[in-house]
Amino acid sequence: MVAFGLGVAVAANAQTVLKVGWTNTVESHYGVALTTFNDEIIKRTNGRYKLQLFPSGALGGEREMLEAVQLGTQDMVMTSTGPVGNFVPETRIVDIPFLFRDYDHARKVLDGPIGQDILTKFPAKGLIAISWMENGFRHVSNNKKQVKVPEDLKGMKIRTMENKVHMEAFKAMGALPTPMNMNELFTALQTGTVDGQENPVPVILASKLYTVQKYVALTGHVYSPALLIVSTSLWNKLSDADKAAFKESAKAAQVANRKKVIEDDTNGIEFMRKAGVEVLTQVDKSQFQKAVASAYITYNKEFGEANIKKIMDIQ
Ligand code: EAX
Repeated sequence: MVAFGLGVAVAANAQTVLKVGWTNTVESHYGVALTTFNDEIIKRTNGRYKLQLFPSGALGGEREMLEAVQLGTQDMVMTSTGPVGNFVPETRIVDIPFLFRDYDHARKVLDGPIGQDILTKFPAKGLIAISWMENGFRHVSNNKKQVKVPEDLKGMKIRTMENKVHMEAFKAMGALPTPMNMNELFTALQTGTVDGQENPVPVILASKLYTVQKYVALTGHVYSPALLIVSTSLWNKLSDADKAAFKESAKAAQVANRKKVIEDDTNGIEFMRKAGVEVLTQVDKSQFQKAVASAYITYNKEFGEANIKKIMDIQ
């Protein structure tokens, strides 16, 4: 007996199919997380729960999917923190550029008390964040010229996520930040509506952005966390044992996700070069860090200098 997530399961062994959406492919760092989650949840619930996968923005952009999960018309979403701050402002602090030194630092903070505390802020907004996931360190790409120093960004129309923390930073670096949902990005780059964009290598590969960009500079200007979020209506229906099964499945999904991010970061540079992209690997990040200093005035006001320092000081 099969019941779709939004319906009511009748027989004890009835299977509930859950709709999950995300903005890139099944083969991507998000896709491997969700296929792993699916395998695990089927196993841990003896097939009573399984996912129906909607990749590549089939259910809309990340903000739209978050709204659908909030309404309960969609069961789950894997999303970057891009638009999440518009729903749960407490997440915005992890979007600050140059907040995290490297992957270990970021993962330690998100898996630790600070990151776990942020997850407790979601239920009040009608969302259940069951686990941090990873998008990767973001880099700038464009079709105008190679970005060696912040001055090269002056006047460049750079697509950003719908994220005011990121927009603040690009404004500070002299670029013209253009917020846009991921589903529109490929065409906007192809047609020149925007000159460039910024994303982790896994996204540039999975969404084939390297086919419509000439230059990629590994600026690593911000660590981009992601989240696995379920609807409150689904979560409240789960038994404690099933809630535990969801959490355990998310742990396995997180391992697969983080492993794929490192693989893509490692293999993606050569892949993009073979595809004809000019990839600049030696970037003096300190210059970009200096260039966003004025944005930190706003961040210190919004998040508190001490809170930002607390994250930066975690070893
Ligand atoms: O989460 O919108 C973005 O640039 C994100 O990095 C992408 O949707 C993956």
